[in-house]
Amino acid sequence: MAKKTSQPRADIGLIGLAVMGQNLALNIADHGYKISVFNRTTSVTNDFVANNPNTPGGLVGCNTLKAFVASLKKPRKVIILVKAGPAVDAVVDQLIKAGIQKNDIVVDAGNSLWTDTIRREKEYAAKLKFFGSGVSGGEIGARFGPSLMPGGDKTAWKHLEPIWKAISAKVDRRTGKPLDDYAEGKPVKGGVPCTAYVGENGAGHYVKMVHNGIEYADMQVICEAYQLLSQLGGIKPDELSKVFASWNKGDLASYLIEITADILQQRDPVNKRNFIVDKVLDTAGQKGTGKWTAVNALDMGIPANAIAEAVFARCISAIKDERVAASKQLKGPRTKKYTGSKKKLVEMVRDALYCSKVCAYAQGFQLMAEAQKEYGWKLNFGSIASIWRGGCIIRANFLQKITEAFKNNRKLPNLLLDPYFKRKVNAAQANWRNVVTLAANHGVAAPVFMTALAYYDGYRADRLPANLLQAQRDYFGAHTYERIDTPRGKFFHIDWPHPDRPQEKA
Ligand code: 2AM
Repeated sequence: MAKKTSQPRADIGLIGLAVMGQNLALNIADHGYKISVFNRTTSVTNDFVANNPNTPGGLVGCNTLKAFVASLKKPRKVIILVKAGPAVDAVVDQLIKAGIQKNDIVVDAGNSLWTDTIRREKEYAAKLKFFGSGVSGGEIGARFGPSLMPGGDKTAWKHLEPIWKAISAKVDRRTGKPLDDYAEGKPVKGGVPCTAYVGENGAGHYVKMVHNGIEYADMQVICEAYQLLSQLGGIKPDELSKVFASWNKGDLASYLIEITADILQQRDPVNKRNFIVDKVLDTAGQKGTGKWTAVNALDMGIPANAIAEAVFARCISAIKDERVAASKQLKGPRTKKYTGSKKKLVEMVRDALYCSKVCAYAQGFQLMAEAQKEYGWKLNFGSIASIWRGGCIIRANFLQKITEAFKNNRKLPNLLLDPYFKRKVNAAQANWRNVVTLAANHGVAAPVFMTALAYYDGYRADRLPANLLQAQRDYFGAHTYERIDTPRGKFFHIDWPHPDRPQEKA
C-alpha cells in the first residue's frame, strides 16, 4: 500500500527566485497551483515565502534541492529560471543528484540559446525530460500573463499544457486583442491563451530569440520615427507623445507605441521643466538575443537586414564619445531643417515606420522558415503569430493580421506577399521612399527605414547586379557562373581576356 504523505505534494516547482522567477511563481500560485520554490541563496527563498503568505495555490519554500524534489508530484515538473549559460547545466546536474528521475520534466524558462537547449535535451535524455520554454513580457508579463513559447518533448508538453495555458496572457477570441489579465486582483477567466506548443527540442527558445530580434527592429523603427519628427519636424516631446498616442489607435496600435507615447510626455524627476527623454543618455545596451538573431541570419544566409541593422544601430549608439568627436569633424548636407508641412511629415513617417515594421516581421518569419528546415521542426507560423498577440513586448493588433495571413495561407513564402500586407505596403511605399530621401538629404541616420526599403526593393527585383558580381568572382577566382540562357546548374568559366593578363596558349 502506498504510504500516505502528511503534506499534499506540490503541482510544480521553480528554481531561481530573481524577479522573473518570483513573479512567475506568484502567477502560477494565483491560478490555484501549489508550487515549491528553491533559490541557491536560502534567505531569498525564505523571504519570498514569508512575504507572500496567502497565495491561492500555496508556496512551499525549500531550503535543499532534496527537499524540493521530494515535495513534487510525479511526474515532477520543475521550472528553472537562472541566468542562461552554465548555470542551467549546473542546476540540472544538481537536480539529478537530488533525485530527479527519467519521467520528470525540467523546463528551462530562461533566455537560453536554442542550440544549448537541443544539446541539453539529448545530453539529459536518459535522466530526465529536458524542455525549453521562451517567456516574454518582462517582469509584469511573468506576474500577470506572459507569452509562452514552449518547445520540446510532446508528451512532456501534455503535462505542462494546463499550467502554461492558465498562466499565459489571454486575448479576445474574436479580435485577438489582449484582455485585462487581472480584475480586482484576481485572474480573469476566458480568452485565448498566448501559448501553444511550438515544436521539438530548441524550437521554443529559437522562436523566443526571433521574437527578440523582431523586438529590436520594432523598437528601432519607433526611435527613427521619433528622431526624424523631432530633428526635422522640430516637434517637441509632449506634442510627439500625442502623435504616438494617435498612431496607437490605428494599424500601429501596440504595446511599444503605447509606452513610447507615455515616455514622451513624462517630465524629468530632477527638473520638471524638462522632458525626461531629453535627459536620457543616447547609448543603448543589449543582452545578446538580437545579436544571436543577426548571427543566425548570417549563418543561414537569410537576408534579415532590418533586424541586423537594429542591432548595429545599438552598437553605433554605444560609441558615444567617438560620435561626439566625429560630429565636430565630419560634415553632413547643408539642408538641416524640413520646411514642408508638419502634418504631412507625420503621415509620411508613420507610413515609413509601418512598412519597415512589416519588413522586419517578414524577415523574422523567413528566419523561422529556414530554421525549421535545418532542425526538422514543423512550425505553425499562424499559431506563433497568435501567441505573440498578448503578453509579450511586441504584442500588437498587427499580429492579428499576421495570424490571419498565415491562416489563409500556411505556406505563404513571405509576409510581404500576403494580399493584405501587399496592399498596405503598396499604398504606403511612396511616403516611405520620401522619408528615406528626406533622411538622406538632411543627414539624419534612419538605418532600419533605409535598409528595410533596400530589402523591399531587393526582394521585388527580378534582376539584381549579381550578374556582374558573379562575373567578378569568375574573373579573379574562377568561381564560374550560370547563364540566363542555359538550364540552372550548368556552370561556365571564361579565361577573361585582359591586356595585363598572360593568355594561355591554345
Ligand atoms: P542567487 O539568488 O543565489 O544568486 C538570477 O541570477 C537567479 O539565478 C538568482 O535566483 C540566482 O540565485 C540564480 N542562479 C544564478 N546562478 C546560479 C547557479 N549557478 N546555481 C543556482 N542558481 C543560480
